[in-house]
Amino acid sequence: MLAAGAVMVALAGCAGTGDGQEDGASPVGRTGETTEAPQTLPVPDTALEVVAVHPRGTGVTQGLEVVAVYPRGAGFTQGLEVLDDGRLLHSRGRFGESRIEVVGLGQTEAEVAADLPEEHFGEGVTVVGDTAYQLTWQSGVVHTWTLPDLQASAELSIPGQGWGLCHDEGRGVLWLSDGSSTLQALAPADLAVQEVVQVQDGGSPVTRLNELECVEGDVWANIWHSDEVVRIDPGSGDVVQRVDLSELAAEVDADDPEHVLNGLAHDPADGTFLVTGKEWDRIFRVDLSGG
Ligand SMILES: [Ca+2]
Repeated sequence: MLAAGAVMVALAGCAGTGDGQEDGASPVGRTGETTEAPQTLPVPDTALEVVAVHPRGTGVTQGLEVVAVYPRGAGFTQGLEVLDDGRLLHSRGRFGESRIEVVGLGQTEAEVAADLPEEHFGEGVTVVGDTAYQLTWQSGVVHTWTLPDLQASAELSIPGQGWGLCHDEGRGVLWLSDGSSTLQALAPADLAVQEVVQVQDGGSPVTRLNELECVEGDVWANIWHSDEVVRIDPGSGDVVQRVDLSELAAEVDADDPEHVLNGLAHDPADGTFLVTGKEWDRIFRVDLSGG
């Protein structure tokens, strides 16, 4: 049994973890802004012993740190992003239940919400400036919304399925996953395809790429129906890191097989990730840096 709370099991040979992240669970505050600390739940004391991180290029297994746990409200989570003000943008799926929400971290009720048409199944979501882009699964429609008031804006389209979406500011594109092993780079203005990248690990395609998160030039992806998150170098398509979050799923112990890990949002305030799942009752703040 390892110590309660944050558990770091750094093994020999794991260099390069000094990326400036801070220790501890300090409340997230933005410059010039007074932020009330979000409601939190106890950090699990047994869940993290076997969670593994394989840092970039090393293959070394490392422990994973859960920094904090927050309650959350209902929702078949298909997309999650941290807004500039620290609130969460949450895309919810299922026909007849799909919507987009702005939710305070640790809150169980949305502050702002808008419903999708009944025939649209909400999927991944991301932000460009003051516009949110929300995918739908099979309808080819991408909804855009003004932020933070979620007024409906232009409807755009994609030719195939929409699963995950993230904004790569450095490359000026949106990365789209469609459940296959490819990532498509889309122009934000019209979603025209700029590039298609095949994602592989050791020469094998990595399929079922789902909810995405763009962080400093890399693309992080949930693998649908698994407890795994991969970090992808979109320049090469190579998976450069794999993260096993099965202990978080075990901690939640969802009773529906479709209530899988989904929802991945990088918090630029401290470099951690917020991770959750479909209809999970918690959001975990996790340090996935791993070097
Ligand atoms: Ca995301």
